[in-house]
Amino acid sequence: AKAPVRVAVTGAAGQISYSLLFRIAAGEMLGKDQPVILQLLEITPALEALKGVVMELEDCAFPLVQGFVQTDDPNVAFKDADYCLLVGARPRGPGMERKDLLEANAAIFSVQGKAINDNASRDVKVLVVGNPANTNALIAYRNAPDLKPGQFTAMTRLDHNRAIAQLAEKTGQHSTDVDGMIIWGNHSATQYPDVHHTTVDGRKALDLVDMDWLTSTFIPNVQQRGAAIIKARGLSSAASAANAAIEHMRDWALGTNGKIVSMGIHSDGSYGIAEGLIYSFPVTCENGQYSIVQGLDINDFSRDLMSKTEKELEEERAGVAHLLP
Ligand code: NAX
Repeated sequence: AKAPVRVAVTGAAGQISYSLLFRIAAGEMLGKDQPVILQLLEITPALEALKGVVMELEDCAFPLVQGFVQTDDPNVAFKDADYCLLVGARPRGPGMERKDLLEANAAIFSVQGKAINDNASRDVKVLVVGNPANTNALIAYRNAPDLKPGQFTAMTRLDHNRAIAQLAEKTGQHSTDVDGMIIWGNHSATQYPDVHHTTVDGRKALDLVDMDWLTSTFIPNVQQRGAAIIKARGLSSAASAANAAIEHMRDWALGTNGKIVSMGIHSDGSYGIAEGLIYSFPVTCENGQYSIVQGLDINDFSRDLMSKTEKELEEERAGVAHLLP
């Protein structure tokens, strides 16, 4: 049998985690043969609620679960962690400006980045889900000088999956027929869902849909899908976000077999995107490593939208610059 790996999850008593933890425990993230130890972080007032979640996990008697850690101390939660899913974040309160939100989260992700740096496995893989996810991931890696920036990623997989679902529906095909979807940039309303390199059942997406549908329906619908879910459900996406987190980590750890997925990753300057930003790129994964899909032709339409979302990320970075080491 395999040795257990340590999976740290923050915001573990929140609504995304209520779906996420059970699926990790069931082996859906790292494989049905991979035992896990769940190391759960919450803020002090939520530790009682966390206890209830752990009681339910215990009541599942999952064969793969080898133990739990419940704590409000990041140094304990990230001790020897192989995977960190940073889900907890400060939500936007009434009257809170975007700048206040950035700063409140900068404080959280500075502490957590440093705690990961000081305690986690040297091969740790980190996924930031908590918003603003890309900039939170940037703050975390800047506070982790002993690790590689490439070990810190942000989640755009939910956007990626939403885009696939929208295109499949429009073309009357199944989501599994859609290949080569790309989300560029920030996990925000400026993200660019790009179908220029996408095929549906082997045919070019651009031959199946017109530009007018892309610009007036598809792109805004994908960008605004989170808001539409809130409007319909009265709560933000949770199970679908958990599903995306599972797929992001599973693909990174176990590989994509050549399939293209979108991940918010440390920009190395590919496609002219400013180095050091956490920007969503098309990637494939193999042997526990992701690599950016290179050599795609970018037309003026795409370049304009890729630059817009890049600019927003540069503004976010500038907004927290005074808090970065
Ligand atoms: P909830 O408010 O239900 O849960 C968040 C939990 O995090 C709470 O239990 C809270 O006590 C905890 N928490 C807050 N600060 C913490 C800290 N410093 N350390 C540890 N735990 C802390 O939110 P939920 O719906 O689960 O969403 C979590 C985050 O995911 C939010 O920031 C949300 O905006 C973000 N999302 C990101 C998505 C993405 O695609 N990247 C999509 C879904 C989601 O909106």
